[in-house]
Amino acid sequence: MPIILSIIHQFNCSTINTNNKNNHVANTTIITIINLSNNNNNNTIYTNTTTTVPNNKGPLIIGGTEAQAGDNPHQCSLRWDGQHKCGASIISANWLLTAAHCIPGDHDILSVRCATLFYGEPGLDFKVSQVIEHDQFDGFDYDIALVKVSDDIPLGTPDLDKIGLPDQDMDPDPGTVLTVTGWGYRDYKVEVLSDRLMTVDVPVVDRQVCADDLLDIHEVTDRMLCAGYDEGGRDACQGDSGGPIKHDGLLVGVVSWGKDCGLPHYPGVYARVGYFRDWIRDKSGV
Ligand code: 4AZ
Repeated sequence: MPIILSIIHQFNCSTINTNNKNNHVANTTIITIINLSNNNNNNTIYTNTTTTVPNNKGPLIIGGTEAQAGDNPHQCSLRWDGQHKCGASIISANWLLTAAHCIPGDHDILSVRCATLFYGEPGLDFKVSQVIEHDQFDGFDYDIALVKVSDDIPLGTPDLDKIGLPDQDMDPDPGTVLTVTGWGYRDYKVEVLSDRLMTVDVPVVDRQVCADDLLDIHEVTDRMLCAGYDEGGRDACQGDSGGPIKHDGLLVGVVSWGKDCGLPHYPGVYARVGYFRDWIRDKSGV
């Protein structure tokens, strides 16, 4: 009788694949089953089978990688009472763009930290002198706000610079790959911010497809754009809100909402900056 010994060896792919090219296998667990058997001549026969199964734990932003110095000089942390709350993007020496839902009732508790990859480490901090929330913000729609800082931001260095804005009505085509960054949760169920800025690429999802996906949560309007993979696994999450999603060096969206994070069939939703280009100019002069 052959003796069969099975060794089940598991390892989480997300711990070994942390570059963009391999992200299609992040969020999977590889299980290798090693079978040792004895044949009648007392020789050991070795076979192995490997299978991959999905798991729901995205390793980074959700399914992303560490952002590198100099790649996101427009990225700032919007702080409430000195604690990271949201992302924000520098659009001029005085103004940042963020989400309306990132603005507290008491504007005096707001500050901004820029020029650092680590939200908890000193960068350049700024006081907030003025906040303009979109007056049609209803909790989901028109989720956009302007934040003015009291001192000029010294722009034009690798760590600190503004990001360009798209033209009015710019609406990226479905499939266009965008890049979202932030210090938000790496796992929706583990409510811990990422110390280091993270980045992930996600394609634009057709607005009608997205509206059907999110039908049970909220309407998807012309003020929004959606991005994500149908299989999930790569997304923005809580703490990334208000931060940038960019394409070709332009700020095309602001992290806004979603059904949890990284779930299959639930793309992330962003305020579409192209809808608000004229509003930004009217309110800030930028
Ligand atoms: C949030 O709670 C949040 N997956 C932000 C983005 C997304 C979900 C939730 C998108 O701020």
